[in-house]
Amino acid sequence: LESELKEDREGRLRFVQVPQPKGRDSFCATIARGLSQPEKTLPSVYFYDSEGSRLFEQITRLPEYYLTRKEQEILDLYSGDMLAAQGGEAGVAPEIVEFGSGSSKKTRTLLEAALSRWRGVHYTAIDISGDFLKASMRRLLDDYPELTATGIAADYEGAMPVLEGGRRPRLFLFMGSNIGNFEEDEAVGFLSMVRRGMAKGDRLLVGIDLVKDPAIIEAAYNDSAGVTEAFNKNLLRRINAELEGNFDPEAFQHHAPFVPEASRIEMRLVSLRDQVVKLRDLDLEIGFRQGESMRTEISTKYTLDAFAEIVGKAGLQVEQIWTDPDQWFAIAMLGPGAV
Ligand code: AVI
Repeated sequence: LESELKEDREGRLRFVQVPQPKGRDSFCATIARGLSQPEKTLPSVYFYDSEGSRLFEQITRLPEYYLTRKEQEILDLYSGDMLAAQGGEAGVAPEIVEFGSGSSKKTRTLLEAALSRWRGVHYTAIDISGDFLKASMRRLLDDYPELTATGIAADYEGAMPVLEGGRRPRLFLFMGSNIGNFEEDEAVGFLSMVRRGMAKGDRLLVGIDLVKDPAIIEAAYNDSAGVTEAFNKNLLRRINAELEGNFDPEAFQHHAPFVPEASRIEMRLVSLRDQVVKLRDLDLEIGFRQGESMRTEISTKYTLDAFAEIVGKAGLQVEQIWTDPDQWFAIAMLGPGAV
C-alpha cells in the first residue's frame, strides 16, 4: 500500500495518509449523480472540509445539540465499565481504534480510563480530514505523555487494510451517532466491514441517538445561533470552490424536520426562488424550482430494538447498552454474533 507514513512527537505518533487517487473523481461523480436525480441529494460525507469540521465542532458546543453532552455523560459514568466489559481488566490494554474521530474530545475520557489502568495504551484514529486529524492528535499526545498513537487520514474503507490487528484486543469506536448518518443498508455495510476486520476478543462501541420528543430533536438541528444552517450551507460553498460552481447560499433555506415515518432528521436546503446553478468543472447546469428541496443529510434516531435489528443483519450482536439517565442517547457494545 502506497501510504505516506510520518513519525512525530519523538516517535509516539505515526501518521498515515492513505492516498485517494479516485477522491476527486468520486467527489465529482457523486455530486453530479445526486443533483441529476428527480429528488436532488448531496452526500453528507462532503460536509467535512476543514471549514465544515470547524463548524461541526461548534455544533457540538451548542446548547440545543444534546448529543455530544449526553454521550459524554455516558462516558463519564461508564468508561471503566466499558473497558472491563471489553475483557481487558486483568490482561493487556486493548488498542482503541476510532472511526471518524473528529477532535477526539470525548475519547479522552475513555483514554484516561485506560491510561489509569494500563501502561502502553495505543490509540488509532481514522478521519477523512487529514489536517484536522493531525492537529488533534498532536494536542492529544502533548496532553498524555504516556500515550502512543496512529493517525490514519482515510475514509473508513481505505483505513481497514492499514489497521494491524492481532497483537492485542481492539476496542473499535464509532461514536457521536455517526452511524445515524447512514441509510440502513450503509449502516449494515459499515458494521459488516468492521466485523470482517475483527479478531477474536475485539469489540465495537457504537454511539446512537435515541427516539425522543421530536421537539427536542428538531431544536438540535435548528439552533438559534444558526450554526447548523452555516454547516449545511458550507456544502454549497465547498462545491463552489472545488467545482467552480455558482450556488448562492443566500438563495437556499436551511430546513431540518424530524420525519417520524423514517425516524430521522432530514436536513435539506430549499430553493427560495426559481434558479439555475452552474457547475463549470462538471459542465452541468441544474435548475431549481422555488420551494424545491435538496436533501443533504439524514440523521437516524433509533429505538434499541431497531438498532439491534441492524446489528443482527451485520452478523454482530448487542452485548451491553449504557444510556444517560434521561435515555436520550446510548452507547452499545457489539461483539461477534453466535455463528
Ligand atoms: C456527525 N453527525 C452525527 C451529526 C448528526 O447529528 O447527525 C452531523 C450534524 N448534522 C447537523 N448537525 C450535526
